[in-house]
Amino acid sequence: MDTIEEVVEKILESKYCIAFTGSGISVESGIPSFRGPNGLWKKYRPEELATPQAFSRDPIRVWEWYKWRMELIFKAKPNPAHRVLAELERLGFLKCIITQNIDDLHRLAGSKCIVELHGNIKRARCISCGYRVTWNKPPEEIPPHCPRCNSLLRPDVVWFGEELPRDQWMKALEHTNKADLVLVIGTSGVVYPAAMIPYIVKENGGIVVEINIEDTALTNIADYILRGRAGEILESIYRVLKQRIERL
Ligand code: BJW
Ligand code: ZN
Repeated sequence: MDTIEEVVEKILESKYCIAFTGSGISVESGIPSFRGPNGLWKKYRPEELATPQAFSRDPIRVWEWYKWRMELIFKAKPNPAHRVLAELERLGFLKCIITQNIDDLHRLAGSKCIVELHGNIKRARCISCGYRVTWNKPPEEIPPHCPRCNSLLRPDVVWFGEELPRDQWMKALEHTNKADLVLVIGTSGVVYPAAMIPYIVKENGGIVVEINIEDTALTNIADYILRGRAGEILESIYRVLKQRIERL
């Protein structure tokens, strides 16, 4: 285990620090992660819900699952981990967040530079004409239809076997290739191509810091490992960093 103080020193020395976040950062906001003992995949089979084939087979079932998750997400508030990342960006210590999350909590916490690799659950798009809608509450009608052409709408998220939104992936690569430090927070690091992000930073000679309650597929490339809940670890990082900059 490494110390908060060491990681804070590295953040202060870095020129381009980014964060790469996964569902574990939102667990403290009441949103379940995917894998692990309390994960969504314990109860639901991904291939029955998070694939384009599942949607063609049974759009109502897929929409019911997304509607249930939207109800949780619309109620959720950013937790200290989201808020500290927003504050680090405001202070100039964090340049951008690359997130796999679809829950919008980084934006609600006040972060400005956010790359969403897997879409956003508050949006839907038409399967025929591509028209996008943004909601401020879950849809009442299931399955919802396109206001423009009346075809089915689908959640504007990335399912297994689908390509990531090209503009978001290009932006992610731009930030990643500039980064000399990446904070990898609350992700199992098993889903590709997203999980390439920390590998690219490492290959470019940058530092990888892992913040997670347990070991992951990315632990072996981490230069610093902080074990614990994201909210608690990031609050400690913020406290130590504030003390350090007030002494400067
Ligand atoms: C805490 C905590 C606390 C808990 N504090 N920590 C290469 C090799 C093998 C397979 C592939 C490959 N390349 C592509 C693939 C296939 C596939 C893939 O990666 N499969 C693997 C799973 C085997 N990838 C794809 O299909 C991707 N598309 C693609 O590659 O297209 C290419 C293509 C080419 C040509 C033609 C067509 C396509 C798309 C992947 C889309 C992933 N989508 C999902 C669903 C999004 C929508 C939705 O939410 O419904 O994205 S799956 C799910 O996993 C979701 C997440 O963003 C993603 C990552 O999960 P995450 O965030 O890491 O969560 P968990 O649960 O895994 O981990 C939580 C972590 O938090 C744990 O470590 C806990 O310990 C920790 N934790 N509490 C800190 N309080
Ligand atoms: Zn349409």
